[in-house]
Amino acid sequence: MSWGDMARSRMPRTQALEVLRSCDVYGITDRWLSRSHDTVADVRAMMAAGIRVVQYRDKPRPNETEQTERERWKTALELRRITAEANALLIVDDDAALAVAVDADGVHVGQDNLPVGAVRHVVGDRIVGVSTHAPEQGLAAMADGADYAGVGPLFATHTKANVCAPVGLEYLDWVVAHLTIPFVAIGGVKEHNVAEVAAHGARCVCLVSDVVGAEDIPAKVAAIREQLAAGQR
Ligand code: 3NM
Repeated sequence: MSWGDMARSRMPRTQALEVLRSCDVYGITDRWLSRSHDTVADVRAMMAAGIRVVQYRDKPRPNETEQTERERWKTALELRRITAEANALLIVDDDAALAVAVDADGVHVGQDNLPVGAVRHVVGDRIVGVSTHAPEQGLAAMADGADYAGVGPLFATHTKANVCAPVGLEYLDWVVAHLTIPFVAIGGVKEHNVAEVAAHGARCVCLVSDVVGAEDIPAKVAAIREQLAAGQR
């Protein structure tokens, strides 16, 4: 893909927000937990499963060789190509510069990254998502103009290092009652508890290890969707 093609990859903001609002299963990459150990193959499978929002997340692991910025850029560029072809959103974790460099649709930040207002200076009108773990963080995300919030970790997870203790379904209940921006329920969510999470009002869930660790990603996503529907009944 040439730089010129890339500049047209991103969806117009109104359309991107529409996709975000209708997202049921939010995909996140993790090359350590991936069964295939191939982030690009996983995202292809997510696209085949009809996932419309994917976050490129590639955290270093202690005692493992870190990817260089150039390697991450190459992967992100390939993910940009695949997601654009499928009319899906590409969100880059943590790295606003990389998000802009590959013309991603958005960036996702945590509580220790740049605040939303500062991220906006870098990414403009791209989607900005924020991980939140407590009501005050949820309120701040909304007040700061975040486009969506991550809500978790609902249950125990080993996928994210240094994440706080599980916040449980209580924080989700609070979010359902108080947040007016879209949100993604995350953290220890598995096929077997999706229905419970959906019954508490979550419309969009993210299962990192359960999806990238699955033998058949489209089959796993279909099963998650069945559970979402069961919980929402
Ligand atoms: N963010 P799994 S929990 C990336 O609570 C991430 O903000 C979280 O992985 C948060 O589905 C998490 O394997 C990891 O538990 C979720």
